[in-house]
Amino acid sequence: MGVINVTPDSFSDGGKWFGREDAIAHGLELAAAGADIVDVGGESTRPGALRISEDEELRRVGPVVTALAEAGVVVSIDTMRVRVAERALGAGARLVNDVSGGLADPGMAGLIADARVPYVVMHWRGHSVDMQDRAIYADVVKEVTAELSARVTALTAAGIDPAQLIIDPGLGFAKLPAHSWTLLTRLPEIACLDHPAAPFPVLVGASRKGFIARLLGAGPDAPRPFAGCDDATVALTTYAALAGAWCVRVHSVPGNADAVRIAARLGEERQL
Ligand code: PMM
Repeated sequence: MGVINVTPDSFSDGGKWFGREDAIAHGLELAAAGADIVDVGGESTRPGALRISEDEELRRVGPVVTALAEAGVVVSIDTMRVRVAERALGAGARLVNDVSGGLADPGMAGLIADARVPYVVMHWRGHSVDMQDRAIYADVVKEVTAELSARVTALTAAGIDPAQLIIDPGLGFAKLPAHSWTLLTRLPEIACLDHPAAPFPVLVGASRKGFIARLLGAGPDAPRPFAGCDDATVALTTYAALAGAWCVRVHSVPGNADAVRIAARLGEERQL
């Protein structure tokens, strides 16, 4: 999954694809480079970010989703808002990626149940403005898994078919770096959360995240610039794919697409 943030201030590529034509061209490039899905988002979820209005989000993503879908790209809409998801599906998006797992907008579950599209349910403890205050865990794997299980129970009770659901541990969202590293080493447990339909497909969003930048930086207060984290992202993609991840969400596609193919080949060999 290649990412386009149509925002002036995202985590990792803020501002670069804010212009509509640039965003569309970049989406086509991501698909040509081997992304099976292109994820289009209009709202920054960088720690501390404030929300934008629904109209502004629609203005940012609408034309980009329409153009990419018309060009035959499989588009995912990265939104917490039911109205944005609905408009994007109407414009040809095929998947909804909701970092709040349905918690931010009570109408989302009903739309997903009716639309019957794949739905990414990320672990989330609240909006970005103060989410890092909620990065408190006694056992991060147990708590993330329990909270995701509760979401799956609520979403399926609202009529969503469990086969529509993709689970995401939410690296960097209400997580300190140590939490994200621990979660990465326990992906099979996250897939097997407490639900009769488990294991679920898992999506991993590690690309250019702060926990990588901090590990590779010159010191605690000098994280490596995000653009210098792409090789490290490829390393994590290989690891996540070998651990059974269904999808990796990344900003730069070519190296990651190669890593997925290498992991698939190694996986075949392991099964022999
Ligand atoms: N991370 C970001 C945005 N959307 N969606 C999912 N499912 N998982 C993630 O980890 C995720 C996401 C923030 O990253 P960016 O602003 O660097 O793209």
